[in-house]
Amino acid sequence: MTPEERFDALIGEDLKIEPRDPMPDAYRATMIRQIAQHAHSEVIGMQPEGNWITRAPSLKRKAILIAKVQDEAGHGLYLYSAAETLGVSRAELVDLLHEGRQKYSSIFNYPTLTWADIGAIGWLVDGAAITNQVMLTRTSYGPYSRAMIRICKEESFHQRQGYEIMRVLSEGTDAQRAMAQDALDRWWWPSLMMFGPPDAESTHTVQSMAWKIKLETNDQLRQRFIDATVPQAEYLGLKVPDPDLAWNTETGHYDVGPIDWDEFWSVVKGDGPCNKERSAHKVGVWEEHAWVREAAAAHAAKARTAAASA
Ligand code: FAQ
Repeated sequence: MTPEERFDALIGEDLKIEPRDPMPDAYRATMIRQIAQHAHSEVIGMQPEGNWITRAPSLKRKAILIAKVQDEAGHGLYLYSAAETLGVSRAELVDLLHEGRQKYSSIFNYPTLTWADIGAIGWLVDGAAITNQVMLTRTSYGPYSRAMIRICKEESFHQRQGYEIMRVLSEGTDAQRAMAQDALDRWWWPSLMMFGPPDAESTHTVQSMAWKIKLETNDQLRQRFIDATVPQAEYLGLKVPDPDLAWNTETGHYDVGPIDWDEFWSVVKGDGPCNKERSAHKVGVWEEHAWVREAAAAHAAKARTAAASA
């Protein structure tokens, strides 16, 4: 069996591709691009929520938020490790992000203006992330699929804590309800954009589905998220900010109004409300804390020398 035949056989039989299996260069490049973008998203995604750690309204909320933000860092680390199995180092990937040559999710370029935004992020952003990542637990690359299983468990807690913040606010005073509605108004459309461009304009979907990296398309996952989330908004007594939203009895799905894809591409290309701020903060912190990495490397080198001479 040639390496190509072995790869095709593994994909054909729904078996996982493992790091030492033969794989086409383009499969490897696609996996590195997607896993790196995902890892960068988890790490940059700490910034909008980190902004509220000092202002969380109670000790309990603060402890939960710190735990959630730490989880995101952990997700980044699992994902960089999964990418490293493809022959690229974490340091290389971080450099590519810092040079603007790799992306992170569009969603993290929006500001967190009120406490309700922390609820909306957990409910909508983690909710959208889970919808996509439950599919990815079955993706064809073994290390990525296994990382997704653990990440999805943690994201479920994130989603519930966000929804619970929104529930408390929506059952609160008029001002709290207005704050919850305002957060839904601002985060709804960017959350739908997280799933990527419409299928007809998606560069990678056809090939990624042939390789079973993706098992569902951007539009299918977006629709699943909409169908699950609209009733949750209704339960909270909040209004989804879409005048065209309507249940379609024929398709058994919600119809939605047009998504502003010009806004999406402008955010992806660097012109969103917070792109510059997010990137500058990431690079600044990386440089400022270089001494931590240097100290850890020096300590590890010392320990190796001591072990060798013992
Ligand atoms: N933002 O051909 P497609 C989270 C780019 S984790 C920016 O459809 P693909 C946890 C795409 O790269 C959220 N760029 O691409 C959390 C491509 O660019 P290229 C992250 C986007 O890869 C919660 C071009 O558009 N999740 O939130 C976006 O087949 C709360 C054409 O697109 C993942 O990364 C976007 N939204 O499908 C953390 C999941 N969408 O290479 C903290 C893994 C598309 O042509 C707080 N990734 N692009 O220059 C995936 O499943 C896929 O990569 C998609 C995109 C579905 C995102």
